[in-house]
Amino acid sequence: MTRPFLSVVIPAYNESPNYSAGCLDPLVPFLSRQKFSWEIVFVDDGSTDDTKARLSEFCRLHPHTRLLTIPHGGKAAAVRAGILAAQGGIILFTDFDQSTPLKFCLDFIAAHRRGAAVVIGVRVHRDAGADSLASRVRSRIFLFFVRLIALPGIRDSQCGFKSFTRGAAAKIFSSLQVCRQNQVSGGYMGAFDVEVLFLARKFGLAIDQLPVDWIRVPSHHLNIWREPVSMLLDTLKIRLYDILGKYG
Ligand SMILES: Nc1nc2c(ncn2[C@@H]2O[C@H](COP(=O)(O)OP(=O)(O)O)[C@@H](O)[C@H]2O)c(=O)[nH]1
Ligand SMILES: [Mg+2]
Repeated sequence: MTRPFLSVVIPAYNESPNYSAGCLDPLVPFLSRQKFSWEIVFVDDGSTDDTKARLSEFCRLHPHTRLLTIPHGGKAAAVRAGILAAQGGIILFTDFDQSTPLKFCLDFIAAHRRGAAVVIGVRVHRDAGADSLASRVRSRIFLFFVRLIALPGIRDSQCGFKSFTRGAAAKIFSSLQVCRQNQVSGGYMGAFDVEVLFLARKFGLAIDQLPVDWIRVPSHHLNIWREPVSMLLDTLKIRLYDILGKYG
């Protein structure tokens, strides 16, 4: 098999409502219009609704799409599994709800052509007005500490739209230590993005930060109190692991 130019990795955990809402509809038509070859790798993260059945039907109908399934392990485990299985020269992950429209991948590809190893989205046109005040305050506080502790200079560590050259992806995703655990109950994201970017920096990889749109899609996956606390603890653990030399 020749490698596709672009792999799009999409984690899915109980996404049946978003599937019904048509979130996936623009993907194949958009990618089919491009001159490059591509694949979509869905990772069903132990969904308890009918996401898996629906995605498997989707993949049966559409060439260049495939479905991996893992026991429920949270977003980190799902993205990691997808990235390590992806065949593309450039590997992008994006959220199922398409909060950042896939067309932004064209900017990301251009940045890779200019030499970036890692490209991350910065949510500039953010539909923040729709978020509750509590959720905005939480995210501000969390991001402030994350930057301070682990990622000075990174403008938006949490945007779910990031791409990697094949080599960078392999290096980073095989080195995750904190955010590779499985065995989680309910929705879980953790500081997975933080560890990815921390390692990218540690390995001296060139990171580009590009503006992207962010259309808010309400999400019921995450516990709004447990999640920021576990993110902060994970971030501290990343720093500690680094001091202990666990990243080599
Ligand atoms: N939040 C969450 N997302 C998961 C999990 N496993 C996989 N995902 C996927 O990660 C992506 C981001 O989830 P979403 O709820 O949209 O997060 P948000 O937009 O940051 O609030 C989606 O594609 C989910 O299907 C999980 O345990 N928790
Ligand atoms: Mg979302």
